[in-house]
Amino acid sequence: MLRLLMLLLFLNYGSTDIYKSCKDINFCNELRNIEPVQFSPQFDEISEDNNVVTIPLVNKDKQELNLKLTILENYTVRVKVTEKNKTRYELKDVLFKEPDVLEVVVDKSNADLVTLSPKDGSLKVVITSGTSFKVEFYYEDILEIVFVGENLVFSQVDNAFGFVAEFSDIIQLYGLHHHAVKLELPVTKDSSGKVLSDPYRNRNSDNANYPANGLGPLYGTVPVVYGHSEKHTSGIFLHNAAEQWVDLWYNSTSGYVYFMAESGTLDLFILLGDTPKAVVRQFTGLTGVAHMPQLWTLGYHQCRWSYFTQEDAWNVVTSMSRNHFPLDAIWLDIDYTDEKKYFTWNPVNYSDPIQFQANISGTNKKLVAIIDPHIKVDENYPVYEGAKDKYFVRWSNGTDYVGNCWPGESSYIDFLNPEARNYYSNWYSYDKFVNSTSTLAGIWNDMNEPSVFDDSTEKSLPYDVLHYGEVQHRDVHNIYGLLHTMSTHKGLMDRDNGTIRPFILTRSTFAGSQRYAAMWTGDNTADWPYLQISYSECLLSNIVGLVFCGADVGGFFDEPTAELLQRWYQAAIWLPFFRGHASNTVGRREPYLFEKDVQNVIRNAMEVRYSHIPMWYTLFYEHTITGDPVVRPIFYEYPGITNQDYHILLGSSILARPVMDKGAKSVNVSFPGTKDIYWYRIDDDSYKIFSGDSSTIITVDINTSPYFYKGGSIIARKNEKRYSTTDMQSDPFDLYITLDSNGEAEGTLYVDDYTSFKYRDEKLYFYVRISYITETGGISIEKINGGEGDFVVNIKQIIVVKPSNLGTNKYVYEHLADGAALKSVDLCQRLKKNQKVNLVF
Ligand code: MIG
Repeated sequence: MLRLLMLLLFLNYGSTDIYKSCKDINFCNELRNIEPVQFSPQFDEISEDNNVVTIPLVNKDKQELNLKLTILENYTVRVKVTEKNKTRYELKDVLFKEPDVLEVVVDKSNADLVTLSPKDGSLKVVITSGTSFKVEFYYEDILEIVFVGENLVFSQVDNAFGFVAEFSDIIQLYGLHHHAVKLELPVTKDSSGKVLSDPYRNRNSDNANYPANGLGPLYGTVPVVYGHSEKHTSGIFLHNAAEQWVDLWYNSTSGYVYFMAESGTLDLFILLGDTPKAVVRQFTGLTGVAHMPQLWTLGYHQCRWSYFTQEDAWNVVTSMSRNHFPLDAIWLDIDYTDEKKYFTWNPVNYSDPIQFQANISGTNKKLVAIIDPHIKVDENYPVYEGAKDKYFVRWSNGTDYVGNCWPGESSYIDFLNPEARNYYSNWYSYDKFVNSTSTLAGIWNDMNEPSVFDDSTEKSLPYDVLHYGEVQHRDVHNIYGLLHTMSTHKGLMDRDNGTIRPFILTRSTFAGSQRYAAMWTGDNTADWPYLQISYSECLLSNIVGLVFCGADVGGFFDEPTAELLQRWYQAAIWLPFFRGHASNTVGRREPYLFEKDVQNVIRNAMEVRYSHIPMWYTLFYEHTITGDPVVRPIFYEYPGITNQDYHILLGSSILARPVMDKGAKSVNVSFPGTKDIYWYRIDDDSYKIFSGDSSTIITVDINTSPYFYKGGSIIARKNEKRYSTTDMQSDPFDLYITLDSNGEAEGTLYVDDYTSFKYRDEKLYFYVRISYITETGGISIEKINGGEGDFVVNIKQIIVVKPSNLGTNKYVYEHLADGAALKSVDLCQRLKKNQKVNLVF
């Protein structure tokens, strides 16, 4: 019986066709086909209060709305549309902070237009009158976005609303995480309005086994869309956590977005850019940035559903080292628990968790364990007992909602309730999560869409169950996962008295999730299209703030061929989160289980990853101060570039173009930038130069995974081979200096204690600029920021690569390793005394 139940559960779990299409969902069907009843603005009733300008809108059906416009700092405008006689759920917990409001200047001198601008005139909002009313948004004098009044709809049968935004003069649309699509978002309608597919669906869903290249719902939602061209870039962010469907299309000059939302508030942020970098920074200015990750989280993670016994898990750890693979963390999936009761250990299979963790710690590695938000209904389970009738999502009659999930009957923590948040976060403390130690250094929050095994509700909570404050689930569905990770984050912070940076991996995300967690792309499949799409999924997540992204290496479902697995490792080293994982239904695939030559390819890829750890760490720091993505699509640095699939930029100075096609004998690499930009090939040690604005075909075999350093960069690496990032901490740096066409180069480097918040609270870090000194062939190191703390920072060698003859592919490769004197130079000590240190080799 139990077996049958498990089998049924599993079949259910693997299905993908339970998700409805637009025509089967009332509000989507209604809004997609509606003829809007035109609103017109009532300019004679315009009012202003605290720099919020309100313009009443009415239509012939006597619908009365208020259009509210607020000019914010940082080229951002907030647009709210409210109803006269109705209040709606106002979203909380998503914005990092309420943005500063600028003083508004209202110009009503023209009877047909109202113009708003900040005092400095840096942007302009123009509202036109009449039934074809619109709101135009200008960056300086460039028209970026139009809120098309003609398409504004507030349903007269339910709470749904829809609106169209036009991006003026653009060629591509990006954003709208999470969908498994190519980087340039595919359209859902053609330019004549003909429907090509269902709209994108933003409804956080446990869509296991999802198709590559589909617009269906996935685990997360970030409702921001960017319109982009070489000339300018701008964005819109719908601050709303209800289910949404989104149509995208172009005409000859503009791109269009039609947002249809089931409920909640029409609360829109207009981000006027007007470059990709500016607009992403505006968005992360609103929704926040990730804090520094602990160093170990940037290494390789080994996971499987499940390592059923502690002996098995420990054997994986030791086998990795025995076979010379680096590893930073071993992961425990749901079966380490006692009957899927989170915060417990299986008494038989994980009978000595303390010893198990001590062993892991002894190898300088960490443990990560899964904790899901569903709670087993069991009177003898204290987590359930303490929450019953208080902290769970409930029906309108007050009884706890009970659904089916891994433990069987389960209830779901109501994270809208502040007391429930605290209750839940307390379970992470060392005394309540019995037998947890600091080696359990990260938490994996899965199933937090939230997932319920019920096809009739499309595998989640019914929309009419209630949260704290009588809020219907439909209004907050898409932030359930965000709130889950927020509570976990608080738990991990409190557990270590706020000193250690929490590491959480989440499956479900919303705008702002980066403040609490890393994310992965869920249950993908061991097939080539999924390897390819992992790049666009993570590049799209990176430009919407979710920087710490990865995909299950090898694919979760099905069996990768040895070729696919090798290619997957080669590609995955360039994504921020790097974890091998597989379903319990497929064979074991830890790297040491393969033939020696396969192992070699995987090991080499991992070594490339580990040697670049200082670069990853520095980029994460830069993200914390700028909001910039860690990995970037090419257009981010080179606006207007198209056809960028398969290419990835790590920061701005490393370009990787791994092999992602079956049986590939060659790859076509596109080099961005103008002709005078150099890209030096690194992976084959040739240092061969390629110019920007060109492409080349590179012959590959299974060992080849091309990557390039940009001319003008200095990249700090650590080349010593180690078994974990912890083992690397005090290793010296190797600096790779690739000169630009002027013979110059510079780079940045960030170091701190790699674990604590002292970098944030006590300035215990060094953030330095390293410049090449052409005259001496040495370097100068200058403090940009920070400057406290005692960290051992030595430089072992510098490798200078330069073109010997401009315009040719020649280079000179100077490998200066005799810096014996340097080995004893602790840079931090010297930089504490001086702003700048010059080193001659
Ligand atoms: O419904 O915990 O995406 O990574 O191994 C399956 C078991 C539940 C889904 C996750 C997957 C994980 C699995 N989980």
